[in-house]
Amino acid sequence: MTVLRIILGDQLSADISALEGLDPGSDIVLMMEVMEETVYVAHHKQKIVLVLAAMRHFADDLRQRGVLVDYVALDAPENTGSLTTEIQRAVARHRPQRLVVTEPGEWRVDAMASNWQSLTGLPVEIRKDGRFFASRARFADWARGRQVWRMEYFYRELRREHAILMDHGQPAGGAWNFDALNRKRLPAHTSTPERLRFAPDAVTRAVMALVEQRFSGNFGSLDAFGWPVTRHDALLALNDFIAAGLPRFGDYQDAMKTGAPFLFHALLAPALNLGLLSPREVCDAAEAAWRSGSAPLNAVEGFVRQILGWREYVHGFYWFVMPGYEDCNAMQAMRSLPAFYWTGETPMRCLREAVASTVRYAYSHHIQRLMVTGNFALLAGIAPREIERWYLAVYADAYEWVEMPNTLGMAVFADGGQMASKPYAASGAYIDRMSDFCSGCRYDVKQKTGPDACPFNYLYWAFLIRQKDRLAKNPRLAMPYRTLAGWTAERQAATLAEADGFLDEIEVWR
Ligand code: FAD
Ligand code: DLZ
Ligand code: SF4
Repeated sequence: MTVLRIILGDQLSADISALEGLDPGSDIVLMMEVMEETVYVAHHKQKIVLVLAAMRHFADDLRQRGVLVDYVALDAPENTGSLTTEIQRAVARHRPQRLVVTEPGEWRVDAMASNWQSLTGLPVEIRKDGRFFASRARFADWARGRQVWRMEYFYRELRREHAILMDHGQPAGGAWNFDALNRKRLPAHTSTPERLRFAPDAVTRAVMALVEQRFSGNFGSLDAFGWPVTRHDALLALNDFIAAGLPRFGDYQDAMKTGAPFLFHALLAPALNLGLLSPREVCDAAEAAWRSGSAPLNAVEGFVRQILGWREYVHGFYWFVMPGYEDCNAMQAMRSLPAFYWTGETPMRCLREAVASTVRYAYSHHIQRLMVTGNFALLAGIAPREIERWYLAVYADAYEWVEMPNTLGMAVFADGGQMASKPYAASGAYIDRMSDFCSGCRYDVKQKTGPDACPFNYLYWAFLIRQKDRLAKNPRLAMPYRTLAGWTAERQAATLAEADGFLDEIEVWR
């Protein structure tokens, strides 16, 4: 009896549920490179290389373990270009008795998978994805009992349940949260570690050539491609982070520096999201570093909070609010995405830096995503779906389940507060405090109005004025709204006019 076991591009884990019970003598693992998955957004070239190269290496690893793998390459002449039609073709080739797949990570593909049984006429077993600390059902149970959902409370439950950073039932160090220690500005001459990058091998280079040929017009450059594409290299990347990044991860988690996009960040999201690393082993490695004295608790808790906290929370949240969430637009934001998000051609230095590292590495760190490109989109009123598609396209770690809540919920507050308690709106002062960008910028961060004023300054106030009916009652925005109450109607009108004038000009930056 042949079982056809389907492995999708972000399911590259040896212990994935679809492979449980595999009989190497008769079962076949099907992996498919298909145009449909490479074009549903116009991915950064590095993202396509990363996924296809990791898939090819994973298939090789399976074969070395004696597993029969049917691998459909993107340029195979008979490739029909979609997961569904390739599965139908594979069924005709192998005549299996049934199909097994792990639940797909995105709603779009999950919807496709629900048709595979009727389209093939065979039983299709869709197994749970065990690669998260919390299943989709675990989050749903937690969320159903509450009117307000906040990551902090879910995180604390998971810390207890999985005994991570716990001592005798209490949080290690006596507190759940050390965030107050984690907002330092990077002192001017602090050196940042050289990070381990991985030179592409022959398999990856072949994919790079294919991508340069087929996706030459896509965003981004392949020159600096250095992501791990195998389990072996992903483990080396984890060790590198634990030694070189983690000790100062907490202190400078929110810092930004010109020409230093990686700082002390993990650079592990691409490998985690493909399944090359498990969140459990990553958290365990961080905790072990603290217990052995090689990293301080504020760094380790801050890091664990990102994985066990944010990553699990957005995963459960996505599956709880989909479908429908993708259309939210609570701020009624309608403006088109400015061209500089793709070209980087803007005199605003903070934005230029963020786009530059995005082009070069398919990466920018969380604070650049949230407080620079995200903050600008929020203040400028960019249509949520446009900015959401941008984030999905441009980062090596981008999959809808993690990207969409971060963009719509956290960055542009399009869900009106389902995910975050207030919009992460900030003026230029925040960027100046956390970075060295402003000193070299054409704009003056200290000026509030006028042609040389930092645009974030008047955009921030114009946003609050415009959104007063929706936001003024939010207790976390009481302070700025008290300040605004002291402004005359003329001053408010002038601020709105200055912001509108600036936003209308943006398209000339080409
Ligand atoms: P670090 O900063 O070192 O953090 C460690 C790990 O924690 C990450 O590898 C990641 O797995 C996890 N993590 C941290 N923050 C978050 C978060 N907010 N949500 C979920 N996991 C988190 N992350 C993605 O993995 N894919 C995305 O498509 C994505 N899109 C984002 C879009 C926006 C608008 C924002 C504000 C954030 C987004 N994030 C996304 C979250 C976060 O920015 C990235 O996980 C992080 O920058 C990846 O780099 P790193 O591995 O160096 O992470
Ligand atoms: C992102 C991606 C790309 C670019 N290409 C493929 C592919 O050719 N074949 C495949 O199985 N998966 C690919 N992926 C990842 C899928 O889009 C991923 O499985 C879905 O996003 C579901 O999470
Ligand atoms: Fe960005 Fe304003 Fe600073 Fe320029 S002055 S880098 S636009 S925050």
